[in-house]
Amino acid sequence: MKPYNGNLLQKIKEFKLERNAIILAHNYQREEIQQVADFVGDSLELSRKAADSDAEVIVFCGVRFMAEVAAILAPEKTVLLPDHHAGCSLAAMVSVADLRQKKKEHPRAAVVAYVNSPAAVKAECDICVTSSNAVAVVNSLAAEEIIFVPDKNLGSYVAKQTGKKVILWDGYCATHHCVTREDVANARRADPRALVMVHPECRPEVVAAADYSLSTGQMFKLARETENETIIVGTETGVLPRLRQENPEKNFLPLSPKMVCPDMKLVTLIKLLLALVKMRTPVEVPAEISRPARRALERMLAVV
Ligand code: CIZ
Repeated sequence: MKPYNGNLLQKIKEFKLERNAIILAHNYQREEIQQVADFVGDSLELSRKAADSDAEVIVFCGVRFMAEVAAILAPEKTVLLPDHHAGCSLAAMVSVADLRQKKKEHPRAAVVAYVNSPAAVKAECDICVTSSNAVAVVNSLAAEEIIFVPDKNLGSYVAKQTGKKVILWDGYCATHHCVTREDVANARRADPRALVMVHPECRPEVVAAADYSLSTGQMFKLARETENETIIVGTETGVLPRLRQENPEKNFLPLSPKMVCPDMKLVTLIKLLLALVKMRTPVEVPAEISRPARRALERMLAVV
């Protein structure tokens, strides 16, 4: 039996009004957090919402790099991360010092940062990308040589799609990197007619074995449009409840039940309420980082 959260939800509503706050939740958040949020989406959609909203406080139910992007794009607002431990192991795989060294080794290369990176790393880069626009953004660059940080799987996908020389960083998302070609083969054996969609953070051989490689936003779109009745979903399992709710006539199965991001699941209803009550934890990006990082983000936003 599920616990009754009525009072908690009521308190969240009251404090949200009192603080003139908006609650943004990433597609990978717990189902109950997505239900209470004003808007659910990918990091780019959420950052755009943060910048466009007239709320004074943004409660960002996601991980730190996402809250940082919101703080960079909406510097006049207070951005709160309900659990300050909610980091991203992929973002932690790239440091400013190592990137500066790599830039020295490849002085003519354009430097492209996946949004899943710390703000200080974005500040070192020419342009940012998300999983939904990485190919278009890299295609828009004049440079034929690209340093791509930090996800080697998304970087490989971009290299294949653009034909550019992409210098890969040895980073990966553990939640996506853990699935194998065997997982795809097993899913297909169980239902040969099922459509398989995976995230480009999956290994290249998993992407090659799937029918589509898509960001979460693109997955929601394909789920609406396809005539396939069964869809195997190769990304964090937090997307499944909304996929099922929006498409009740279709059957959505996880590519693997292991695809759970522990950081994304740190935010709970009680932490969300405490964030509003105690105004914690504010995420601020110092101006010397925020300025160049914003430039890299805005260059991306100008492309797509
Ligand atoms: O950009 C995002 O929000 C991430 C991390 C994944 C996706 O495809 O939405």
